[in-house]
Amino acid sequence: VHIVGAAGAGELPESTPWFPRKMVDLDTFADKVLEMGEELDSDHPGAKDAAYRARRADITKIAKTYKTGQPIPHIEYSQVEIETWAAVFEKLTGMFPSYACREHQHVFPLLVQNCGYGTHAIPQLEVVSKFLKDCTGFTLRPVMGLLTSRDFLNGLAFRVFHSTQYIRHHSSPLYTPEPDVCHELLGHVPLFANPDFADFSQEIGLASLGASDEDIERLATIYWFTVEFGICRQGDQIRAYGAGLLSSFGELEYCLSDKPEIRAFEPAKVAQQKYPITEYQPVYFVAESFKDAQMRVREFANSCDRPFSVRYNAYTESIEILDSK
Ligand code: TIH
Ligand code: FE2
Repeated sequence: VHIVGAAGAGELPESTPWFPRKMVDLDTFADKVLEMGEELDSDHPGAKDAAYRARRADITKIAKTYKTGQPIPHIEYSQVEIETWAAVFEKLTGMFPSYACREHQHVFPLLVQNCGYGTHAIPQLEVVSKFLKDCTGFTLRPVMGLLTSRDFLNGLAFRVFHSTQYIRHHSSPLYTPEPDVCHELLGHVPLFANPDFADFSQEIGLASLGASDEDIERLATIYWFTVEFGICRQGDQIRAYGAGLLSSFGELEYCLSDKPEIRAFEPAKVAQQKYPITEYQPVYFVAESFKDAQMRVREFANSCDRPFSVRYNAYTESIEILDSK
């Protein structure tokens, strides 16, 4: 294996889509969002609430100017926002013992002890990001809204997770079609503190660097059915590990009921599955473990048509290109 080197872009085939080579390259994603708080769809619960929209715009401004290495600015959440958080927190923490996977349950008390998780305050991303860095090397970056799948997945290659900082509208605590701080903090964060899950997530990210548009679509679908909506076998039970499930008390109950269809996690098949983004999922895929899922994703990535492979150098926070697979 020959290492092409982090700096030389010339060696890659010309058709290779651009991708970040160094952590600071992630700064270029900030203003490329697909959707932002200012233009909420007409069916969004906050669309007709001018105060809610103005608040979202204020919070997303932070993400627009955020640069690598800066602390994530503190947000002073309002009483209404804290009440929304409290409703979601109370409901979900009551369900986690019988619905969440054991990795989530292991980390949760540590977040209460170290990061200010509790009913009466919304934890700050900066505090949580530092905690994750200590656990697995993952860090958070504030984001204005939805990034393209390519940019979002590319971040995972650097163990960087793009996180919203605003909260869902107070009229919809049970389920919201878009990410918000409840979803990030209660759904994603506990899992990114787990080393096997962190490796699994980075594996998808590494596969996405310089991938074709078709492969990005497939990887984004795999991401959707794992990191967002994954369920896993634990002993003789099935539990949720996907953040979209762990942050929605409506869907958390539904996903482990007898209503949805459940299939085995086989990436090549998962990658073809169509899914809705504004309602509960009709199908879920069961992983046997994060390690097993990671190996399956690696195998899938090797079958994608990328003429080089990559690895992450954590010392230099950069991607190394390997010229043979
Ligand atoms: N539906 C989730 C919730 O209500 O918390 C949020 C999202 C999951 C996946 C994308 S947005
Ligand atoms: Fe998410």
